[in-house]
This record gives sequence, structure tokens and C-alpha cells, in this order.
Amino acid sequence: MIELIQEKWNEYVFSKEILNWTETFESKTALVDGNRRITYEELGKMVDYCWEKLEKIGLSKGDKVAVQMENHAEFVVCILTFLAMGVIPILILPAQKTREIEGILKTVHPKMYIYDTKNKHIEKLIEENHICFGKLDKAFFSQAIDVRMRISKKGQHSIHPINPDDVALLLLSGGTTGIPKLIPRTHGDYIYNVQKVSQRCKVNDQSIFLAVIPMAHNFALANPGLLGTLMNGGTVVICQDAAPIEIFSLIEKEKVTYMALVPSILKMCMAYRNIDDCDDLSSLEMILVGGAMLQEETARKVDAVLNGKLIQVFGTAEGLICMNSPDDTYEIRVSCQGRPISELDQIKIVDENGNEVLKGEIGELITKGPYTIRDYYLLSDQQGYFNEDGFYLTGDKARVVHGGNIQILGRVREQINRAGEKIMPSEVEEIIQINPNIIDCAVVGVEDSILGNRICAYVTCRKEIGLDEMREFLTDEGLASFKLPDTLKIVEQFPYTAVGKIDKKKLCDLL
Ligand code: J2J
Repeated sequence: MIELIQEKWNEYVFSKEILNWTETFESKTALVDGNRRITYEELGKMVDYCWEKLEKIGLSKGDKVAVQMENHAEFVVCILTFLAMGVIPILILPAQKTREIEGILKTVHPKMYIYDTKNKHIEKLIEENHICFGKLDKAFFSQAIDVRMRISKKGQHSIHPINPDDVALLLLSGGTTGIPKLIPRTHGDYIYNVQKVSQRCKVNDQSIFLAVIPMAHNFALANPGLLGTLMNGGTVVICQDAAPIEIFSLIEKEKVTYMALVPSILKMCMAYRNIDDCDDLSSLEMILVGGAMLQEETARKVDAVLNGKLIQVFGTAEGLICMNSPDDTYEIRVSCQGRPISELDQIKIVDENGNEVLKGEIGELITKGPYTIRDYYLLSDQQGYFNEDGFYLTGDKARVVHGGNIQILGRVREQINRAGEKIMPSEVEEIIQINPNIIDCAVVGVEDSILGNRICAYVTCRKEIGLDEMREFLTDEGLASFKLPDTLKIVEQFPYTAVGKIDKKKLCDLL
């Protein structure tokens, strides 16, 4: 079956795709970035222009290039140019730090580093790593945008045939510890993924996508994100600052129809909306939320507070995407993280020995399918990430419920063992979140010489709350006594990973 799909990939390469989009949707607006509005035709010319210039510098098909840029039109032009040329971008998130970047540079040895802010640490890093074509900053692409919006001459560049099985881009794994692993996604598998996800949420030429989280992340890049919107002739509106005030004003101004958020940003938006509901959000149809656990309590309020349908997305940069459909019932959308986007995705729930559990039971989610990787890029020890049948081990605790929908229940290794009792942080978080004084929370296990693990709850709150009061509240809500937090810490703000998920590793370090 998978082979059959791959046969269909014959045509799936970004050079053809991008040409196709720019020719088909010509005068439609592809991108809005502040007061810059760029049509598909102009976008096509910008890509041609940059292609010609980059080729002159010496870049060609198969070269690897590190890209670390924020959300702006220059990022879009840069990424489309590389995908069209067959040059392989390594997508580093804007907030990623020196240590992680250094690890990546030492593994891949990219030929060029594209960045947008003058940052002494990065400049030093680039110099130390002897990148043969050096660095290129955002201004290179800004120039292309300025020039191409006025001049109509097509760029002159050579075209090298690209194979659907060629690596199109390298994404970084979502882990919050150590050096991120590199995920090779091919032209064929990535385009197939974008197509399937766009079909699931019915993206079309009337869709207006607000890019809030970094487009360098798989969610906002391709699920359906930037690429899914462009593939279908919609418009991408770029949000440079992921703050509710900016998000809401862009929704009203540009009549945004959908956006993708991580739960932490969603919660900020909901808290803000409850205080100030002046902006007109009536254009909003879907709010895609994924990347980390979303408590059901919060999920139930999204439609009403933000005036759009909540669509939960369980995604991995390694491949598998599960997602609600806009046609799902409210109950399914608030309680499940959806179904796989392809009928060829295989998912299994297994116990600690790798054996499949009974229907409806909890275990680790593992998967194999037409767009999920079979190994990480240049990683000598792949053990523990894939099983002998080629399934990717997600490390997520899950179960399959009604109609093949999955419910994610936390990370396999996140489970707290308190004096032999097993506690899933998500269960405690779910109930803490019901308290009206709480804005957001994260529960972690911390080492304890007597108990093994102690339960520590971190919260951001509207009104201060003490440990005793919290324990009393949780008891009244029916939480078992062994699951009650031993420690409660009020924090001003959570540490976040580069894409905005609460960084539990850092939280533990804080303690
Ligand atoms: C709980 N945990 C989730 C969810 C991902 C779309 C959406 C997200 C990602 C992403 C992505 C979750 N509930 N709804 O690439 O295209 C956690 C799981 C998973 C890990 C993957 C996309 N959705 N997660 O988050 O590669 O632990 O991809 O294994 O960054 O995020 O992280 P990442």
C-alpha cells in the first residue's frame, strides 16, 4: 500500500509544486506581512531572483543550509527558494540556543547559515564552525522582496532534477533535553503530508491563515500552516509577536479564518479575551491547537471564548499527524486529539514489552506510515526510537477511543512514582485547571529520598492560592489523596521551549 502511495509521489517535488502554486493563483494575495502584501506571482519572481543569486554564490541541489529566522516574509521567500532549488534547509527555531545550534552544526556541517538578528553568540558560533559559504542575513531576502515587487524580469537559473525521495528539509525533534535530533523529510512524503492535512481541515482558496508560532516549526510550516495554505491558494498573514493583542487585531483586520496555537498561547489568548473582547473575531472558523497537553476543561471553553471551532492536533515532526475534523462533534473535539490524517497511517498502542494492549487500554503510541521517518538523520544509535518492524516510538501515552480517535495522556516517562503509586501529571493538571484562580499549570515529579518522587505543581494564577487551599480544592473535586501535590509553586511565567511548550525539564531544574 505504502509503495502504491510512493508511486503517486512521482510528481511530488517542491520545484514543480511552487511553480504550480504561483502560476495557478497568480494575482491572489499569498502573503501579508505588516504593510507588505505579496501576490503569488510576485512570490514566484522573488523565488526566481533569490535562486539566481544563491546559485551565483555557489549553492546547489543537495547542499545543506542552516536557517534560523523569525516569522516574516523573508523567511517565506528563503524557505520556498531552498525547497525549489533542492537545497536542504535545517530549520532551527528562533529561540534555539547556542549549545543546541552548535550540536547541529557539528553533525551536519551546513554550507551556509541564514539568520536575521545580529547576535554576538551566533556570529561567534558561525565563525568557529568554518561554514564554507559563510553567513547571510535577512537583508538579502528583503532586497529580493523590494526588487521583485517592482521588476518583472524572470530570474535566470539552472534546474537540476529533484527526486521525490530526495531529502527536502531537516526538521528538529521536539525534545526538550540534549541536542535535538535531525528529522529528514523528503519532497514526496512532506508534500503528501501537507495535502492530507489540508484535506482534513478543508483548506481552500478562501482560507486565511494566521502564522503565530514560528513557521520554522512543523506545525505552522506544514500542518497545514504556510505550505498547506499556499498549496490551496489561500493567504498567509504573518504575526510577528505571539501576544494576544497582536493576534486579535490581525484577526479583525485581515479576516483570518484559522490559526495554529500551542496550549500556552491559547490560554493567554483566552485570558485576554475574557478581559477585553473588543476585537471582531467573527471571521475565525478554526483554532488548531497542538504540541502539548490541552486540558479538557480548557478545551470545552475554546469555541465560545474565541468564536471558532477548536481542532486538536497531535503532531510530530517525525511524521504522524492526528487531528480532529471540523465535522466531528463537539464532544469528540474537546476530548480527543483526532484521527491520523492518512488511511495508510498505522498506529498501535503497546505495553512496556512492546506488545499491543487490548482495545481502549492505555500504552505507548507507536506508528508507521507513508510520511513517518524510519530513522533519524546521521544518528549512529537509533535504538529506542524505532522498533524492529520500523515503527516510530513516540514516547507518548495514549489510548484509542470511539471511532479510532486517539487520546493523548502524557509522556511515557513523565509518570510520577510516589511511594509506589503511579500518577500521570496530566490527570492532576486537568483538575488544577478547573480552579478559577489558576491561569496555567504544570505538574512534575521531583526526586525525594523517602517517597522516590514528590508531586510538585507549578501554577500561574489570577489570585494567589496556598498549598492547603489547593489540596482542599482538589480533594473536593474528587482527586485521590496520594495524587495531591506535596509542593505548590507560584511562578510569574513558565519557561517555554523554543516553540512555546512549557519546558518541564527547566521547571525541575528551577526547583
Ligand atoms: C499532547 N502532546 C502533544 C497534543 C504534540 C502539529 C502539532 C504539534 C506538533 C509537534 C507538530 C500534542 N497533546 N495535541 O509537529 O505538525 C507532543 C507529543 C509529541 C511531541 C512532538 C505538528 N501534540 N504533542 O508538537 O515534533 O509529546 O511536534 O510526541 O515538536 O509533542 O513534538 P514536535
